[in-house]
Amino acid sequence: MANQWRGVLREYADRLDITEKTPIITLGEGGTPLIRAAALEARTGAKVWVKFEGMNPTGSFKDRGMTMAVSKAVEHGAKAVICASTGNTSASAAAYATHAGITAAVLVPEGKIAMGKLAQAIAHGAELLQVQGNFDDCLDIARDLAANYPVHLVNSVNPDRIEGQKTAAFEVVEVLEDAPDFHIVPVGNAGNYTAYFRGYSEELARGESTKLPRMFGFQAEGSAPIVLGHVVKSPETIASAIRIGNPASWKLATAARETSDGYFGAISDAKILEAHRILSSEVGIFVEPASAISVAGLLERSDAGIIPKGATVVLTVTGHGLKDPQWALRTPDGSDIKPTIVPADTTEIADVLGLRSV
Ligand code: AN7
Repeated sequence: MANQWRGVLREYADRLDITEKTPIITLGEGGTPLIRAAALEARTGAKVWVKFEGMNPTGSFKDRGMTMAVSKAVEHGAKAVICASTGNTSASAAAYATHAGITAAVLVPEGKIAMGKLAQAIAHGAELLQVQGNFDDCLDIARDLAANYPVHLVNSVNPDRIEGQKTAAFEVVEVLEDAPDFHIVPVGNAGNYTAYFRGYSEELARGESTKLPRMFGFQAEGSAPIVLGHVVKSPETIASAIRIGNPASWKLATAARETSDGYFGAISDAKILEAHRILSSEVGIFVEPASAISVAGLLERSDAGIIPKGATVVLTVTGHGLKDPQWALRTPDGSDIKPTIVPADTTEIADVLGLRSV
């Protein structure tokens, strides 16, 4: 059989806490493209690369941590995993659990997760419960259940998750042959921010890179507890993936920001949607709204004069646009975009397209 990418546990076995006893539960996650974005370079003067994590098996970066968390859970004899989720973690947990032959229970905030993610969790056979509360309520309950019942928690408070997710930084350093000057990520629970920082720190310690990137993280304005410095009781944003008011990895992320001379900023929903359109219509990458905040954050920091011309910037876009496609079908002022209807007639279609016969 010809070689193919073997998933992050096998590819990085020497840098993760796994042994011959660890069953490798993989769907081939990782190895995602790092894409040069000329349109963003033209707007900023920086060298801009986009790490497209929507290319993972369930369409988000969560798969990197889930392969690790579910593999370790099975190694320890777990028959069921549980998580709270704004959508992507539940889709990933459901897929990896079913691949491992165990069950997944997922708690999601009622009516607040994107349709694609809900469909994924159900398709993969998860026990999906819509909780009458927000994500933070769901996480409190998931932690309670894991502490008192025979279910294994696979939220990012489980350290195996962040361990798996750090592999994305390894991939960036391999492609660029150094760390970038800046790395920008969306922030919800701040687990991914923490994971990239750890991955880059390990690369520096191994001598594979010469520096730590400045880690920049962005939260939605209505859900920006780290920026505000206090828990947000009723977080709101159209970027449902990061509608989180009390981040699980808050302390770790604050330490990472200090060490990396990093930054946390807040972005309005309008700017998120503007960045979403720029990325899809000028770069050719379709993401969900939460992911577009990386692009919005780059543009905001560039306008503020913080990103020097020629600096290397990596943006992680965390989830695929197909999970939550409705945002592409609205104009900036919020009206619906309706594709033109035409008769099945070549001449009429050529006319509508403004084509003249040759
Ligand atoms: C697309 O699925 O928290 O800061 O429960 O789905 O590591 O939390 C998702 C988070 C960014 C934020 N982008 O990452 C969940 C969940 C997307 C996401 C984040 C999430 P963290």
